[in-house]
Amino acid sequence: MNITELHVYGVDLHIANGPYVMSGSSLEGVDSTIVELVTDTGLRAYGETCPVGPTYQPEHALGARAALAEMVPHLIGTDPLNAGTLHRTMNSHLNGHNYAKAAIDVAHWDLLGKTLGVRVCDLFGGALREEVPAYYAIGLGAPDDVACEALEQSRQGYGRLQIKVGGRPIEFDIETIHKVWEAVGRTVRLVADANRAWTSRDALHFSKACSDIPIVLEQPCNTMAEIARIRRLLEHPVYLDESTENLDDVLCAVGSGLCDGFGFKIGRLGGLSALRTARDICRSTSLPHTCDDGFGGDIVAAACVHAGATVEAHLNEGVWIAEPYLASHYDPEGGIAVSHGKIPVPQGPGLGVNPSPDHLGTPIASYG
Ligand code: 0XW
Ligand code: MG
Repeated sequence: MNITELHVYGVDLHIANGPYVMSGSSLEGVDSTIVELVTDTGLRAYGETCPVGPTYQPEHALGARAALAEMVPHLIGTDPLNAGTLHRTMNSHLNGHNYAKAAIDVAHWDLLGKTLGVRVCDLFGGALREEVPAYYAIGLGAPDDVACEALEQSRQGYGRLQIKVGGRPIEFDIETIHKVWEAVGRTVRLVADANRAWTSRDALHFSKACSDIPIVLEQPCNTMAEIARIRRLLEHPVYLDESTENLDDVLCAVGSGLCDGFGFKIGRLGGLSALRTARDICRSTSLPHTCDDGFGGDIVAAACVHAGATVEAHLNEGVWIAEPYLASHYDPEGGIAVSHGKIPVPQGPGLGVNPSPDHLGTPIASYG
């Protein structure tokens, strides 16, 4: 099989109940990039990359498109069923830019599934469940408002809530988490995600002030070195998110005992192939983790759900998808959605989503 054409689409994802506020950003919408891979067998496959704004990671929408422009001409004529060939070809023409490579990698898994008539989760070792647990992220806000939303989302069926903190006086974060705890107690698992914003001093202060609340601290500080400095003084488990920019970082964090789990992102790691390796490292070392991406529509969501379906229950921290914050689907019939805190695993071959041409519009670039 050969790649004959590759089309790139840009899709504006408006955040319906925005803004979506994290410590470093406030977003009303995001710009997603979809790749459509066309083969000489007539099969088409899809991948998507969608940085959640330009400051969350060293990633941005136009960067993804520029990176694809560097790599894609060299992919025309190659075998899309061979992940090794695809990655070697991409790496030989562009250093880094995992998030752009991730879109091609995801399209590879979609195509392989469609070719064999099986789902991506089957290619990943088989689904352990047909509904994966979802978690919900509550943006930065006033303590009472956040507590109110936490209660509402727990009633919607979410078993895990991620509360955004950071980028403001630490007293607000401490008050927020106490109010959330009063509102929801042990009915849900809680995570405080500072998205790199706390100083080590703030993280220590927060952890002491909330020592009676069972909560995970996700990416409290900017770098692994800052986290290493205070790790043994914290009263809470620490998960890494933004710091793990590739598999080397994951290995380094595991090897040095820097964390108790991870928030993984498909784009940041470089695709489903890398996420599968990260999942297996975590299985060997008993480290819980999520299967997420920064943002994205049905294609990203399906990729996260297939991966999440294969994570063993005791290590499965759930899947975050952007669907609750979005007004429409690429696939009007088979769109991926949260229902009562769970996401059904798509049944069709490959990713199991078929974007409608209406939603994709006209390609912004075509190759082949
Ligand atoms: C909740 N997320 C998975 C989605 C956001 O875009 C960022 C994020 C995180 O955990 O940082
Ligand atoms: Mg995070």
